[in-house]
Amino acid sequence: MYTQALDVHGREPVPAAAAEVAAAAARFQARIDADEKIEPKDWMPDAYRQTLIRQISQHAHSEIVGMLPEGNWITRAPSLRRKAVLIAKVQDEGGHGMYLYSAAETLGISRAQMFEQLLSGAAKYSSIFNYPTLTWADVGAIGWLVDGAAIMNQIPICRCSYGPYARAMVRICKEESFHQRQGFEIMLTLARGSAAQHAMAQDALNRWWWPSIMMFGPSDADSKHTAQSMRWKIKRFSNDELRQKFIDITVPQARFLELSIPDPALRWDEATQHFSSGPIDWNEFHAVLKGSGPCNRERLEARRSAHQAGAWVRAAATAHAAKQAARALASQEARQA
Ligand code: FAQ
Repeated sequence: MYTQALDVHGREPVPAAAAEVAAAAARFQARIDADEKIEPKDWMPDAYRQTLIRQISQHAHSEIVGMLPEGNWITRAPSLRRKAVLIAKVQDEGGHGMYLYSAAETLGISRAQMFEQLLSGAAKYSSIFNYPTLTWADVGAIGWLVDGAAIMNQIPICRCSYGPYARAMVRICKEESFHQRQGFEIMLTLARGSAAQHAMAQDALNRWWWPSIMMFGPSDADSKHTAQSMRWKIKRFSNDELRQKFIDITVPQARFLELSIPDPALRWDEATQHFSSGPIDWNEFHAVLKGSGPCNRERLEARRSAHQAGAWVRAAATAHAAKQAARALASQEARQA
């Protein structure tokens, strides 16, 4: 694991005394303010490193756990085309998890440590993936709303101050845009289909709307990390700002689909030029975060059993690597003899 002690190779010397730490922190903040990217070997305050490890690893876990709700429908997709697209989409999410684990590793945490945090329940992943996918329309709703919310949150992360995270987000956002379009297309097909299909699309919207709104995190008043993360340009917008942008963009899309948003208080506010919406049920959000959502247990159980089932692959890969290393050493020794 990287520690501050390894930062001797970075731009800044390891600060020893308090005054030196303060000066290094001021230089670090000046680099952030000048929109410079921070790279893995640069000096950084430990709190910045820990914040990024927390956010990037939680983000990676979300992508991995996020494969489960839609993965549930691969065998039951209504056509070969839908099945092929869904397999590709779910596979993309797995890839996003891998880029993000790699980005977090540059901060000094190992992949094994991150897996351990997920499997032990110590690490969070997005609340949204603790809801069930009951019908095919849920696959449409996830693409449209969940990927839509993910894009809204993640486009600004392409400008995050930490280079490896920002760069990983560029490709992820391109793929998420495709995911959002495929979800919207499923919703459009259902909404313009039979009365039963329209009702299925409406039911999915009813169940996914509020959890999607909650994805953006606690309100700004309750968000403990936002202020510091914005100073460090890890976050460029607050949770409420992104939530509002998402609502403003999505309500007209729902109208185009001729579906109603399940919020009786929703209305256009001429004064603010935004939609204003009804209250969010934060009790539900906190219950899901504490592990009491509809699928929390099932999701962690699926990850734990997948990890267990993959033990032989890890053992085989480790044995293979050891064999290769021993062969390389033997041939090096033979050359030197
Ligand atoms: N669920 O002070 P804040 C996707 C936690 S990827 C669970 O506001 P922060 C792709 C938060 O971690 C979706 N926990 O925190 C896909 C913190 O807990 P801690 C994931 C949540 O970090 C689509 C505490 O509450 N996206 O969907 C949630 O400044 C379809 C206090 O909150 C990302 O991870 C939540 N919804 O802001 C895949 C994007 N919200 O650690 C498959 C990157 C908050 O102190 C299918 N992350 N918490 O114990 C972020 O932008 C931020 O981390 C936020 C939270 C905005 C999520």
